[in-house]
Amino acid sequence: MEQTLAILKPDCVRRGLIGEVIRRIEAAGFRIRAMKMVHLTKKEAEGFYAVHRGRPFFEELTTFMSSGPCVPMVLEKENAVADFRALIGATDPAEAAEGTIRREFAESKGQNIVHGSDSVENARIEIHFFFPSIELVDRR
Ligand code: RTP
Ligand code: MG
Repeated sequence: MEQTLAILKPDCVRRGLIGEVIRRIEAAGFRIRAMKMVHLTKKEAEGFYAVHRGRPFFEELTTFMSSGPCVPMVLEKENAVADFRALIGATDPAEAAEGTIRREFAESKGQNIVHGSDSVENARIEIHFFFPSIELVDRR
């Protein structure tokens, strides 16, 4: 079964939307296989988003992602990576489809509530960034 890494970003936590977003994730058929709350340092946020180093939004992005606690989780479902990207919608909530999580809750492109891995290979890397194997359910 395919897995993806989701993060409920600091704006989601700050605005009290953890429960509502998780409800939608579960209602869409994803099973949560690992979950925790962490407050990333700036350096850790830079490490997680290293592919974006050098982009104009890198500083804003990593400052935001280290501005408060976030909730990384491992989600499992058939076609989890693509289906989760569809559930959250486009990066910019103004361009996200009706009914998607970002369209419903995100206030801007920079503060867009949730992260989802963009490929199966990146999902594997991102899952191991946050979760040592002992924290993954059903790893046997
Ligand atoms: P994510 O990685 O967080 O799931 O978002 P994404 O794939 O939809 O977008 P990506 O291109 O990977 O960009 C990562 C995050 O950087 C912020 N961003 N801001 N101001 C801007 O033009 C801009 N562009 C990207 C967003 O918060 C985006 O989620
Ligand atoms: Mg991305």
